[in-house]
Amino acid sequence: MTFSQDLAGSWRLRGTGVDIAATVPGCVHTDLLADGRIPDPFLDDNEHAVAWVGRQDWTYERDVSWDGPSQERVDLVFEGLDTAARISLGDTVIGETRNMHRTHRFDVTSILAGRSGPPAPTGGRALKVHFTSAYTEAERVRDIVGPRPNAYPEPFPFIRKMACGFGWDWGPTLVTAGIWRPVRLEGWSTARIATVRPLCTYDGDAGTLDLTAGVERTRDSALRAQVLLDGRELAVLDLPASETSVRGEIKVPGVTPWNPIGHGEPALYMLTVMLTAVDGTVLDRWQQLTGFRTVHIDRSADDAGTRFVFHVNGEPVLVKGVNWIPDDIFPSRMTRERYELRLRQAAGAGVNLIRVWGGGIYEDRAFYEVCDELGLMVWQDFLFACACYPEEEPLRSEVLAEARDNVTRLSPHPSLVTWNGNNENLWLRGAHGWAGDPGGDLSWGAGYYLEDLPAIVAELDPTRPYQAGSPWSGSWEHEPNDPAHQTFHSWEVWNRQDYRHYRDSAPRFVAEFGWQAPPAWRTLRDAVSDEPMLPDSPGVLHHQKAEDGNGKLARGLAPHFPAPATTEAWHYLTQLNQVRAVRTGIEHWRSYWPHTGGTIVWQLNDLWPVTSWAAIDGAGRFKPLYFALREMYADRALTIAPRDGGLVVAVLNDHPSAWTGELRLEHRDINGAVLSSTTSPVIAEARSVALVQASATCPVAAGTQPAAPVRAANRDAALVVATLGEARAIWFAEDSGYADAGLTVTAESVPGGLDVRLHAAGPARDVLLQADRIHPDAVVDRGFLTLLPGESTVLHVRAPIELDPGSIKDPWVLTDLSTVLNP
Ligand code: BMA
Repeated sequence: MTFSQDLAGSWRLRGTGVDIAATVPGCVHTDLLADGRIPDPFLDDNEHAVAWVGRQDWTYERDVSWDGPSQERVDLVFEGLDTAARISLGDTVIGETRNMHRTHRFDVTSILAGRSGPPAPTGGRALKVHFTSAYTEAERVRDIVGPRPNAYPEPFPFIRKMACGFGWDWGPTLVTAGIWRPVRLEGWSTARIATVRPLCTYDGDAGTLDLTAGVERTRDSALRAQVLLDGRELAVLDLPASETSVRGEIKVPGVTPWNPIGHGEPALYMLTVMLTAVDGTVLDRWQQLTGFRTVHIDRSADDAGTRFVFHVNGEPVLVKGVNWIPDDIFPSRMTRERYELRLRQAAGAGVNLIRVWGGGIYEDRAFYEVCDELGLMVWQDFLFACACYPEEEPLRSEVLAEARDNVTRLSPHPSLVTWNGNNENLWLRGAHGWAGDPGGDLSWGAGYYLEDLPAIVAELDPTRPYQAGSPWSGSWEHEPNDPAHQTFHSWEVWNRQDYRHYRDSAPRFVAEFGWQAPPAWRTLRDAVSDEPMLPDSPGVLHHQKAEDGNGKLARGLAPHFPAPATTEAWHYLTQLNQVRAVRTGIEHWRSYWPHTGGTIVWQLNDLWPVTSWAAIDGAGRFKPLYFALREMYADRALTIAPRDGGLVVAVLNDHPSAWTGELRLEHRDINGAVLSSTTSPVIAEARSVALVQASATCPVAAGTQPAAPVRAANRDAALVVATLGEARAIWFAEDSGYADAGLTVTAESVPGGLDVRLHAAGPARDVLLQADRIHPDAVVDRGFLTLLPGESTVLHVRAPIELDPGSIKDPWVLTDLSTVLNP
């Protein structure tokens, strides 16, 4: 039986002038940090102070001996080496690697144990993993293949390493090295299971398991693969002496399908493959949870262009998605607990799909296992982003091997619903390409996205739809980012326009769009020691990586609010604008379902403290956007928005049963007093949208002047309120000029925190409680909220320590829009 010996734990790390204890799995930066050799790179501009780390070579070292039972073969297995590594054992160089995204296996039998003899004498051999600086390696490759256009000034397209480690428009440049995933010795005899590729589908009645198992052998002898589901034998597949792989297509009647969130249970089954000799001796065992479902993306043509609608088990699924970036700039720090926390938070916001973006990594097994369990669909990019990628050697074979490796590794996960060729690289080369032309006959990645990767997916995983890129219109006939055809990235609005322009079009699927805001106050304060801390003080600017990011934030505020007078007001208003912008987009596009197949917000998370598009900041704190997503992505949501010159209520029903009731519409004046109200019956069928006219004209003042008093014409229709059951939507004709909120606030100590009772005498708009201003670990259960006159609510603040109820009165802990605008 295969025997595994973990080599995690303590190693030495050596570099010029450095010889310290190291932790494996890990990376150079975290070892140097643990030893006090570098300052915290997340603080102020320490990123620059530690830049030297990425320019150096590093060696990890420890002694190893084979401690397991005597075996015919002993392999050294690295699940991940980051990146350009030379591995030696004793005096022998056993291999060189240059791809962070692959696993590597080396036969070390003759060095460690002797092919058939007893284990090597104690004392072991020195195992050394020498890492060449990723810059040195990337620059070497760039010299071979020639430079290529790139949205960023760093050489990430020339090395198969997490691109965003080289810096992004939300991330620092922290180029690390190390043994970032587990490493072990694996001893085996006769044969071992090399790969298992289960493709599970569901036809509405029964499941099908199309299973391919690959073996590696030390000798030619007949073998058997026994396949079990939840412990029940499904099949026994024979492997004749000459074969190294076996395939079985097995019908599995009576299974419960795996369903995405909102569409039923995500049923999982334990799949086991036992490799045995013909005499029944067990040689190896493979085990993983899997699920049965069939995924299809409807990309058929219609009058408006080309659709992009996910179907799971035959049912159309409205995608309520978020984009995922690596949750830590040093991904070796990720734990199962942290994946679990973050993904549960995504699901908790009503998200049903998470897109693993191409500038990051193929995530850890734990990521996909949690998604499987939650019913959270995964859209996986192949790892190419925002640049031209050379297709020549020495990169090409790495790219192909990495794709095969990961398509196989991730195949058991029912949550994984689609493979995508790249992020924005086809768009980049479209007629309006924004990163220039590689020139001449130089390759730029098209062969990967349009030929190699689809061929690999078709061969290894034909059950999952493949798209060449995001965005992609389906062919060169239309611009890659044509909103009428398939996937669209909506960035013009954030970059150049007011967020109201999200309403100008109804793309077929919005795979990226977003709006920036600073992180939680505490997160920013902990990362920046500027005194005073200003929106444009050096530390704050260092933690804003987007080109003209602060300028865009300011221009985004200008049509709605007067220029903020303090950093606190800037922080409040930019967070509010982020919520309003994303809300405008999602609510508008969702009202076009199924014409618009879904939205994937840029972005769920951050990997350090930064002003970015994220809903959860780099310290793991919720920005108010998080709570707003929960409302926008609720199964049932009500919205009011301008449409066709009037105001329209959209009854958004992503629920398996119809939503029926009396829709109440009120027009209210500037003080919130009801001027008129009507009720009418409404039906939004299951998984559909009903539109109801709220007003024939739209009482919105286009181009509202900052701080302008509400104009007379609007005074009588200042608010439109729609209510259906528990759901409510409010339309405010203008951004400012409303009456005093007249808030009464009382905080009461309860076990675990404070209950904060709010009562509003006037219209209390965009009340925000910032729990992190009470205590760094305090959390609250709501973001921005609005109360109409006479309404009350209770906010729950929870913290690991007892909180003083008086702290609710501290500056900026609890505020609302009218207080911010009229301090
Ligand atoms: C798109 C993404 C990311 C980027 C984001 C914000 O380009 O794919 O590369 O971070 O927009 O600019």
